[in-house]
Amino acid sequence: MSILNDISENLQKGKAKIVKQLVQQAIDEGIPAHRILDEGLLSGMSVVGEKFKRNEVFVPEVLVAARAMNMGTQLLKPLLAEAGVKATGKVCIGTVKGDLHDIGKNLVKMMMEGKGLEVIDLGTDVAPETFVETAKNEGCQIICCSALLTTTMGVMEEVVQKAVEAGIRDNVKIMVGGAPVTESFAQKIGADRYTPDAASAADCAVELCSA
Ligand code: B1M
Repeated sequence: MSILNDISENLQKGKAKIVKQLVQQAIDEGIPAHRILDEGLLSGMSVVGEKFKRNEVFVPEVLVAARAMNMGTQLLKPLLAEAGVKATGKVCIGTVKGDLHDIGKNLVKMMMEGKGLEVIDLGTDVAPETFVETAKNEGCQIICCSALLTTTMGVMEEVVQKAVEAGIRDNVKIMVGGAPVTESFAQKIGADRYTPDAASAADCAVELCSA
């Protein structure tokens, strides 16, 4: 569909205003929000990621693409929420210490809020102690950790250990995700769940909160 290609191409060029207009146009044309996200915005960001890897684009270009992505996802936010499905539960989410990537984390947050969960967003570069103290003080059922760098994935294991040390491990579930994270890694570090994308993370959180 050409409008989805246009969204992808303009995102790659970092044209945030045009991306916003095109996303609105796609919504008005009745294209489902998940297709606009997957085939427009995420597809464009994936091309940027490949070019970044090959040193064909650099941090400034990636940042403007990220800004365009955020402007587009803000418009999709209310549409990605499932009408009528309202779960209850409280979670805290953040990108782990040393890691500044927040687009995926923000999508996970958006999807969880769409399911009715209360989400405390700790932002990026979050220390293991902060996840654990927040869960303890705020009574969160789940700690959600996102990591995009192979060098920061290990912080997730520290979150699990700190939760044990704080005596809350039996009362709080720990979910992990992000591009380099896998099911076997999650098992190895003692996390409760790995999910590969924002939608499955939200479903999983609802399931854990209802258990
Ligand atoms: Co960075 N970066 N980056 N970057 N960046 C990657 C991750 C990289 C793969 C690029 C590459 O080389 N191809 C590479 C990591 C390599 C590695 O570790 N193996 C990389 C690098 C190296 C770096 C720097 C070190 C570059 C440098 O400075 N030399 C630096 C690190 C800074 C730091 O964090 N300390 C850096 C910086 C940046 C920017 C600031 C420029 C920018 C971030 C802007 C921002 O986030 N606000 C950026 C970006 C945008 C990327 C790429 C291009 C795109 C990431 C993204 O947002 N994808 C990325 C390449 C790529 O991934 N193809 C890359 C879209 C997003 C929706 O996907 O976050 O994976 P993702 O989220 C998915 C799932 O993973 C999942 O749900 C989402 C989809 O539904 N998910 C979860 C995420 N969290 C979850 C949690 C869950 C469950 C699911 O449960 C709790």
